[in-house]
Amino acid sequence: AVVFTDLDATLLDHHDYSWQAAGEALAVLAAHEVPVCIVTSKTAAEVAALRCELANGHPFATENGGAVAVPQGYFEGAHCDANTPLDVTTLGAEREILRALVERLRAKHGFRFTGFGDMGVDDVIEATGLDREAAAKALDRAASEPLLWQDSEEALDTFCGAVEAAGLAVRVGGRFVHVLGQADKGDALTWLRARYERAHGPILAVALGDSGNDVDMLEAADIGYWVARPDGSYHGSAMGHIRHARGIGPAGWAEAITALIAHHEI
Ligand code: 2M8
Ligand code: MG
Ligand code: MG
Repeated sequence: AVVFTDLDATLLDHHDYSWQAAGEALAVLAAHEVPVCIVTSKTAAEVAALRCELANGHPFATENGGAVAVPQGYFEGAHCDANTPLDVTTLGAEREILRALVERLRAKHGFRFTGFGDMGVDDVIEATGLDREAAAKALDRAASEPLLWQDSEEALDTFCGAVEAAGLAVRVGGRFVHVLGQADKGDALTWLRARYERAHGPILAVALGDSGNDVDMLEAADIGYWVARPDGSYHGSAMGHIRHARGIGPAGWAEAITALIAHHEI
């Protein structure tokens, strides 16, 4: 099996970004040699810091599937750690194109939002609760533009339609509305799965997430889990191969992984 996981409000606590509630489950996966691939809205710079902290040397996807990164030699059997140089493939669109589009739509329709392109480090700290160093890394974007939406739901529908008409995509995360290229987290999972399967044969893909930007990834997996959101609700229903983890964020993550191992599903 391979575990594909969202970070914010899934493996990481929504408020303080800690993963410690899932620490034991991560250790059990490592002992079972089950790779954990991060698939996140976060940037390459943010993920680099977290992979070091977690001692994670596996492939990952950044900016909602905008790019995938594979440690050099990973699929040829090399031993890789968080510092192994990466081969990066862009699946999505360049940030400049996304920024130009959102600025054009704002000028045309008068939508009210604040994008990362309008923000400085202090604004990101205020919107996210990240520390200064992490906020600077979140601003270092290549393939997505998060927006703090300050307009109505109806305006958001109009905005989504206009972005899609321009051949780009919108996905809603825990705090922000993300404008992306053609690739989403589901495409990133499918891309990474193909690399694993070419190297090792069929895999069981398990995916965990909490928000709208995780729907594509859970659908693309063999087993998907919604972890509960900070208020205890779930983004989507449990049906088919998609289940509800019992617990909020990293606590739900740990419960889901523990159950999969206890029932010998992975
Ligand atoms: C943003 O992503 C999350 C994902 O759900 C959100 O929309 O709430 C990204 O900008 C990411 O880079 C950043 O670290 C995170 C911080 O909360 O927010
Ligand atoms: Mg999330
Ligand atoms: Mg798709």
